[in-house]
Amino acid sequence: MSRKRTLQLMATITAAGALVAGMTVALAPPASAGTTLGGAAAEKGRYFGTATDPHMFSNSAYMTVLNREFNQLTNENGMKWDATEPQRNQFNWARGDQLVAHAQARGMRVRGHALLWHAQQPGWAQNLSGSDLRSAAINHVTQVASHWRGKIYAWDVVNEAFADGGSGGRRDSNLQRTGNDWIEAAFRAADAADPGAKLCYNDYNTDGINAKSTGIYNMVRDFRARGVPIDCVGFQSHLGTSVPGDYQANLQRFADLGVEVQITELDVQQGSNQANIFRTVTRACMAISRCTGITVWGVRDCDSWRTGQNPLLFDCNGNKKPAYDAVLAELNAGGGTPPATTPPGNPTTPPAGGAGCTASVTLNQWTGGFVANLRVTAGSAGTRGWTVAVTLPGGASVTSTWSATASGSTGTVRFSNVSYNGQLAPGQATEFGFQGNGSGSGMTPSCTAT
Ligand code: 9MR
Repeated sequence: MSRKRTLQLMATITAAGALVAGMTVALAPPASAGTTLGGAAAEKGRYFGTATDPHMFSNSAYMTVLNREFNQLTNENGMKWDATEPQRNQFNWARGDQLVAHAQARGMRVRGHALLWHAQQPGWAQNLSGSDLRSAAINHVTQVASHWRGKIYAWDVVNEAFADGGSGGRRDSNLQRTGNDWIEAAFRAADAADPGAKLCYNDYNTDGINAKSTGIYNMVRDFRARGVPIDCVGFQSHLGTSVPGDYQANLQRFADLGVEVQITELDVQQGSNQANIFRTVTRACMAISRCTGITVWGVRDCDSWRTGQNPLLFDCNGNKKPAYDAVLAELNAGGGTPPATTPPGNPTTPPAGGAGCTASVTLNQWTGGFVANLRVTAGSAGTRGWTVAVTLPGGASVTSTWSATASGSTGTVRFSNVSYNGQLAPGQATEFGFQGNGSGSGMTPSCTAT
């Protein structure tokens, strides 16, 4: 699709979105809108998925809903350590293979869940420690990620490694006791085994800015600065009867580190607030260009691990609940196409720099404001750093910037790289963006390599 066509589409979507936001969700979505969760998300360059397990694939009522509504699958249990390596170095791929085959046949993405976790370890691993456990764990990552190489959109490389409560530190576990570097060792092994998969850290109780999410944020920032290959952070979002007011701000601070953010295990306790909470979560994701998708943790209420809490979007008969209507309306109302992930820098091989760079802009404009996503591509010598100059139209101003530092806010504004995205190999690209007031039309970015 041409960029011009994209802009026209975005303008249409934005106008329709404004309309929906002002109405009650009971009204039908606009005629052009998606009519299923996956379809509506795909129109915005995102996925909408569910946890499932191949033992459900013979249930036709269940599969009717799954195949109609979702374009991403997570294996709820079948790709975990106890399922895939029940005896040391003896692998069982059956459930994972079945899920991947179903997804591939229908053009659905797969999130791999999860390579390393303190829970659901096979008995033999629970009994290991020290360097023996470390090498078994890295071998597990390598074997599993290699088996499904090229078939996984994103892997939860490490799951739930941070402690609850106020410490902001790591959870104690047999894996943690092998040394604090076990997480980065896992990410490096996963990257070597499946370089095309996005590599995520995934956790719960990270739904607002709190000690636990800040501990994770600091780890991700450190990984990006040091070139440890992390591409995404998963927010499980197992929610009760409320959602923190800073839910979106928390996602945004991670996105500002240059990683994708994904809602990975969403479910919400049934109650008067259920639809509103689902709406808030969906709206937050759609407002963040690096929020690439949402996964609910099961299809129908009776499929949920939260027995009796009815926390999903379909009742036990497969009927859509009010929460479903709320989510669908938000998907149809929300944001544009998310940009590609910014690759982490590689501090060990600084490029020569000096042979230039180019920049292009994609604009999402609405009445009174806009979001500009910029792509910087290094020339033949790579970059050590870069600056992109953008002259804003009269009356326009920059209100926030991500993945770059801005000089000034009106007239000609210069955006310079931050620590993790300045070094680009020849031909490598990275992305940054800014939000502005007024009109952003006609901006022509010019890039200088430093
Ligand atoms: O939903 C999963 C349930 O069927 C399993 O019994 C349980 C085992 O620990 O894991 C559940 O899924 C968890 C996920 O893997 C990680 N985040 C929390 C999920 C809910 O407990």
